[in-house]
Amino acid sequence: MGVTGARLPRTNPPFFHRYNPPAMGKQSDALFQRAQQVIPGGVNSPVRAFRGVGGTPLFIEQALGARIFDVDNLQYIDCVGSWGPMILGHGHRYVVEAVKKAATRGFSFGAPTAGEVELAEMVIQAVPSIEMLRLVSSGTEATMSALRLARAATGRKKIIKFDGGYHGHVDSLLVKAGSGGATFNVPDSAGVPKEVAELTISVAYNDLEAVRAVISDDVAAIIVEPVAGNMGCVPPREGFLQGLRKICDDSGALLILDEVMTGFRVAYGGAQSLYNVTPDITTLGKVIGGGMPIGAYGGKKKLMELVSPLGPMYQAGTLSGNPIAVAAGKATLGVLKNSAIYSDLEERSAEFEAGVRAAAEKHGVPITFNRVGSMWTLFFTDGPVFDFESANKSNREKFARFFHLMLGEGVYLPPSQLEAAFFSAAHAKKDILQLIERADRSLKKVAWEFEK
Ligand code: HOZ
Repeated sequence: MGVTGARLPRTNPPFFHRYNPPAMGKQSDALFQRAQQVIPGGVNSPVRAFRGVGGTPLFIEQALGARIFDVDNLQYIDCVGSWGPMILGHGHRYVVEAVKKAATRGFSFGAPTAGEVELAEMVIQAVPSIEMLRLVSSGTEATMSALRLARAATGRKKIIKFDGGYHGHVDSLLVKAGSGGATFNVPDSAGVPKEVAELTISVAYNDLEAVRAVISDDVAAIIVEPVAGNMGCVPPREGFLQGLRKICDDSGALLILDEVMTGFRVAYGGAQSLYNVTPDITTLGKVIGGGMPIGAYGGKKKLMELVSPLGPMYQAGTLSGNPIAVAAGKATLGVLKNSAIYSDLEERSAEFEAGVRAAAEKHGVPITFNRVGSMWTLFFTDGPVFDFESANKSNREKFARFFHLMLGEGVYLPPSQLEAAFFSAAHAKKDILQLIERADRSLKKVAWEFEK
């Protein structure tokens, strides 16, 4: 079993999979020990600590194309893609060139640049519901600002979200939240004042009746991931997003589509173009920075004119529209716009889905495979998975075993059953075939251990 593909920088020694166990994980283990002394849990974002699957997190040295390389010189096919934004694969040459050029001109000015105007124009052209936008530094900042804008526009206080929906670590949104909170069974964060949490109403995803039961004239906004990605990948049922639109129209609440994961991912125009739904506010994240720290919120001009300095809603940031992130974003969107990337991604992702479904059936492992384009989750339940409760029926022990078997096969999956995985344009046909073979072997072992 050999090295599987990516051409490596000449300065590095050859890479081997975990098929060659002698040096396995030594550097990652040592770094994790050190990290735990100085960083909570040894990580700067909880899910990556591997507590959802057990074991030591990989410390990453570099990534190239569809491959990620750890500090122990082991290589993996990357199915995390920095949690979505690396849709072109790692180190796309246009993006790297753009970043290099921008870096020579300065790292941060705290002043306007031509680049941020161009990026805003590109996003507005791609997403027709956005007429004006504000760049921020992360998806969390985008959703936090979107809530403030909705409250400013409506004069109302309450927010409706969905169980297992995650919109960053905003106080008001850490109520029945997905992602790490759900993975560690603490969906309601400590430190959020009761009075703040009480303004958030959380109901089951894909359940319009539940929304109708709680909507009132004090609801400022409904915020939703148009394809949920933080309780695993959970697509909207037919009519769900349109139903939310209608409820908002009837009640005067604003509809916020959180497209931090789905924007420029499930289609160039985001999930709103795929499902034909028009939000009042859209939030976007790191994909518009080619994976670098950036985010945005936007909507109709009339609404965005409430934002300071035009209007009374205050929101600001020295790093907003950072020139290097903007350069990476422009290069990324430029490549995404002029290519058949989305149809190729669909074809390869569908091939992977079919291969995994066939393997699971062959080995008698009950699974549900949810997928929208190149965003997917393999749930260890016979499903269906359509909301947080059904996602939680997944057998997490089986997932953890599968995760580690795949890791041993040289495949880096999200280290939690309740996260979405992603393919990139750099995942070639041969990578997909390798992934299917490796999933087949791993599912066979899961079957031996759990199904007999
Ligand atoms: N909440 C992120 C995924 N939905 C995880 C981010 C990270 O751990 O880096």
